[in-house]
Amino acid sequence: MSAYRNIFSLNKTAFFLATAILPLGSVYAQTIPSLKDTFKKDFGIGTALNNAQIDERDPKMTEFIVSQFNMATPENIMKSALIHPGWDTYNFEMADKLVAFGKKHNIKINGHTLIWHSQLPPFIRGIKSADSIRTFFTEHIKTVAGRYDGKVLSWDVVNEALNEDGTMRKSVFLQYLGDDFVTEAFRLAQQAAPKTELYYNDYNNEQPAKRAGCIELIKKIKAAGVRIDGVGIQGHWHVGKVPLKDIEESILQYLALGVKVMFTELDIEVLPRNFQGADVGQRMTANAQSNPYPEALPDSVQQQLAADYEALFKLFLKHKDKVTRVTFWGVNDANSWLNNWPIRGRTSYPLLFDRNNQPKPAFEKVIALKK
Ligand code: 9MR
Repeated sequence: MSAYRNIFSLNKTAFFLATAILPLGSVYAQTIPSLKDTFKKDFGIGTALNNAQIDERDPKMTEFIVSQFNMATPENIMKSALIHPGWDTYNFEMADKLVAFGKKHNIKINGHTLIWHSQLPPFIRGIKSADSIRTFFTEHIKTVAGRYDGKVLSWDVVNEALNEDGTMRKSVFLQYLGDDFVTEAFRLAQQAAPKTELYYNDYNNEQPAKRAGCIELIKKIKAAGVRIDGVGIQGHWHVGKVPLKDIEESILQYLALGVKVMFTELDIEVLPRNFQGADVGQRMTANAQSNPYPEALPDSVQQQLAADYEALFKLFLKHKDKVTRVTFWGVNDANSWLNNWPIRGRTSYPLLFDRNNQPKPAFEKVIALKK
C-alpha cells in the first residue's frame, strides 16, 4: 500500500492527531499525487463539474478539485435548456459562477455546449418554422459565445451531430437548417468568440465509420473558410473493451487535418450494457442482473479497470505531442452520470477516484506511468 493511502488507514486517534497538526485539506493535497501536476508537461487534465461543485458547497471537494485538475467542463449548466430557458430569457448565473471559479482557482474552462440536439429548451418543441429555428440558433450562439469570449478557453460548438454510420443525425437543426448547420454554427461562433477555441465533440467518433463522417464534417467546415480548432473524442468506453487501435488511428487521422485532438468526457463503464456509446435517448430496463455491485467492485473488475486506464494513458503519453487535454466526466464515482444511465439508481465505478475521493488502483497505475 502506498504512503498516501496509509494516512487514511490510521486508527481514529492517530488520524485525529494527524489532522489536528495538519488541516485535513493539506493532508489531501500532500498525500495524494496530483494528476494535473503529474501530466503537467504532457496534456491538460480536466473534469466535469456539477452544480454543487461549481457552487463550492463543500470546501474539501473544492480543494480536491483544485489539487487534481487544471481544466473543467460544466456537466450541464451551459446547455441550452439551462442557460437559455425561454425565447428571450437567458440564465447566466451558474455559468458566470463557473467562470469565476476557474479564474479564482486557475482552472481553464471548456464551454459545453452551444448546439446539441439534446437538453434543448422546452419552447423549441413548439417551433415549426425554419425561420424561427434559425433565429434561435443565431441568437443563442451570438449571445452565449459572445458573453464568454475571452473568459472560457474553448467551446464545444456542436455536440453529437453524427450517427454511428457517419451520416448526419436527424436532429431539429438538420431538419430545419439542412446539412450546413454545423458549418454555420462554427461561422457564428467564430464571429461571436474570436478569442475562443472552437471544437466539434462526439462519442464513438474513434470508430471507423463515425470517424469518417467526422473527418468529412471537419473538412467541410475548413473548405468553407471557417475556423475549427479541435475535435473532442468523448471517450465513454467499457471495461475490457477500450478500442485502443481505433483511438490511436483517430488521433493520427484527426491530427492530419490540422486540428487539436482531445479526450473530453472520459469514463470506463463497468456495469452491464447491451449497446455502446452515450446516446442519452437510449435506455435499458432494469432486471435482477443489472446492478451487480451495489456494495463494492469485485477485485477482478477493479484490476481490469486499472489495466484499461493504464493502457489508455500509455497511449495518450505516446501521443502527448498531439493530445492537448484529457477530461474525466466527473470528479469521482459518486458524481458519474453512469449511476443513472441507461438505468436509474445503479452503482457504477467508472472513474479514478472512489465515492470519498480516494484514489483507486486505476489512479495508481496511471500515476505510475510517470515514475
Ligand atoms: O452527464 C450529463 C448528465 O448529467 C445529463 O443528465 C445528460 C443529459 O443529457 O448529459 C450528460 O452529459 C452528456 C454530455 O453533455 C454529452 N455527451 C454525453 C454525456 C453523457 O450523457
